[in-house]
Amino acid sequence: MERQKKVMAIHDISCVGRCSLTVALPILSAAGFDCGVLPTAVLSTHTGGFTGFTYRDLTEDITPIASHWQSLGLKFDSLYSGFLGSFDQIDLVAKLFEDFKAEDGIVLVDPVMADNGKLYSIYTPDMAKGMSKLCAKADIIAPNLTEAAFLLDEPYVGESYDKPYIEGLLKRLSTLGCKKVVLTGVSFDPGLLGAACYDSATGDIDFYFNKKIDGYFHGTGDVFSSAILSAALHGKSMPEAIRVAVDYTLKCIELTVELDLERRYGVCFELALPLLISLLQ
Ligand code: PXL
Repeated sequence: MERQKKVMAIHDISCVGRCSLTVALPILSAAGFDCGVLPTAVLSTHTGGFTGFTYRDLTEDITPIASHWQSLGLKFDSLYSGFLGSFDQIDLVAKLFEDFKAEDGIVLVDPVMADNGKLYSIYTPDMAKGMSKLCAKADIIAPNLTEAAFLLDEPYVGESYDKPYIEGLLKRLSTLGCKKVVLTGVSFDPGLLGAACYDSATGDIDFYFNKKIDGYFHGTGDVFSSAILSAALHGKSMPEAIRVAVDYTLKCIELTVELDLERRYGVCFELALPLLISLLQ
């Protein structure tokens, strides 16, 4: 039997609302990995669609946690960062990548900070600059189109783009310093939604689309990135990984619609886990 891979997921924990750690941990565990967590902040709910949420920044805990891990001699086959709790966490997380990545490990940075042309409520434009620096340390980054614009300090083009624009965007994102770029939420056809990927080592660009379900579904970026990492750790190529992630995320959305769930509480990723596991085989 193959050695079980270890992952460290570095995201906030929003107690309610299915995003960040409450999505990353169960997906990576179901995919067969030994997944540890480093919470960057604790919120009563996520920030999308709720008001009055609590927010505890855990920046001060990161260094003591890392020191304890050092004393245990820990290394991880993957470090996976998402929503960060403060500007200062950017350098601390970059240091975690250096200190705890195993040989041949995969660092995935999901530069979670914005959607639909706007930064999330607690993020500042400075945070976007810092996230670009963190992307330089990643093997794979997985921004949406809004995050891509913020990372590159370019205008957000909304839905008016074509294939050459996306190809150029992928290449410009790789100049931040990461080897592989996955761009989420790409659509050239009103009925289809998917993702694009670029491998800077080979110059290969690939696209994959599936059915588009109208509406905004919270937390799908976290579901998507967790599926990308699961596929990559299972040895899948990026073109294969975007197929897995698009098909799994679509199934989560379909279940959410079928069960008529309130959208701000996230997508029903749990009942689609059997599909993810079969796609990973
Ligand atoms: O799903 C991204 C995300 C993660 N964490 C928090 C958020 C959001 C998006 O709104 O608010 C706290």
